[in-house]
Amino acid sequence: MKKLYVILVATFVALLIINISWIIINLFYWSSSGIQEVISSSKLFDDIYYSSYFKWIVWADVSWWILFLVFAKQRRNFKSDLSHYLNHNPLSSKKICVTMHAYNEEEVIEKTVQDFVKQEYVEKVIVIDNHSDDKTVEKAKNAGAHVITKTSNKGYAHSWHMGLKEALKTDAEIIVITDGDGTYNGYDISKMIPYLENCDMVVGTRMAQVLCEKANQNDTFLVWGNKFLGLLFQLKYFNSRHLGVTQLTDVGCSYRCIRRESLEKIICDFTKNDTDEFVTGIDDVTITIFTTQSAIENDLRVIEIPITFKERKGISKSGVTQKNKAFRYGLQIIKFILFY
Ligand SMILES: Nc1nc2c(ncn2[C@@H]2O[C@H](COP(=O)(O)OP(=O)(O)OP(=O)(O)O)[C@@H](O)[C@H]2O)c(=O)[nH]1
Ligand SMILES: [Mg+2]
Repeated sequence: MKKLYVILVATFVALLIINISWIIINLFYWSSSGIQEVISSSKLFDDIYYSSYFKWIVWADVSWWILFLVFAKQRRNFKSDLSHYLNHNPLSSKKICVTMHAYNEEEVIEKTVQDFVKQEYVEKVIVIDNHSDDKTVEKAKNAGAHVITKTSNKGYAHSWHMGLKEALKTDAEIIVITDGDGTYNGYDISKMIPYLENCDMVVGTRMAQVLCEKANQNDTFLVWGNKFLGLLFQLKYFNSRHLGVTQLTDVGCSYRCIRRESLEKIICDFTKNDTDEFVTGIDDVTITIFTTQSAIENDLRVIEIPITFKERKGISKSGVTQKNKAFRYGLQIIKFILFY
């Protein structure tokens, strides 16, 4: 079934390029041979009718749709048993442990920690410091965080995994994942938690314009790119009735919360058997989508909700606002969605 999905995506891209190229070439041909020929419908339709390429393109397009219908039929009951429908499972306790990643965030870490510490039900904020060489650790401690330091920078994904493992050592029933860069608001926790009574993981989306500060880092490329990646991911878990068990618009959003027992089900998926080595496919760029995918693969309920998103202060570590880097990250995520 996965093979068919990859074939569908690959052929869709190929056909899109072929169709658009055909239109552009013909528009060029028609415009160079005079507007009169375009308006004179008999010539226009003659050109289309006698074009051998056009017929093949139509055949290819029709075949793609047939393939898609086969796929849709195969997926009619995909993840459609009761475990993927409504369930109300109240939380036994609302104790929250927040895990926050930081690397040289001295400008914003204090305020960010304070913001999360003061939220209702938050019992502990753990800052995973990625071997910062500024005052991040000191400031995070002053703000009330429990800080875990590393002896070297082992990357974002390493901090993410470490934070989850540390959070499981507490008695929290809810684990919140966030970044220490001040772009997320602590008060959004209170919007996510209610959904945890029906779901296992609640993921934020930073795509709602009215919830974003004007100077936020989402530009046109990031927004369109993220929506495209979300669609690709949705198609991977497509079923014909609900168009997929999950609808995502922001595959890279790190701000999320998860029930303890749900995290316990997926935490082993991150590493190879009895080692600290990550499984293939995980890196700093794919760790967020890996976590979402792992939850879905384990038949957990995942929902995305709009959250607020602030301007990035301090120095961006990922460099996602640079087009070439954002493009490279996008390709990495496409590869992950298609092949892992
Ligand atoms: N990119 C990156 N971030 C890290 C690392 N270690 C910890 N972090 C922290 O994890 C968070 C990563 O957030 P990202 O959104 O990916 O990167 P960023 O630096 O915020 O850059 P923007 O994408 O511009 O927001 C930030 O709070 C970083 O300080 C690391 O090795 N790389
Ligand atoms: Mg950020």
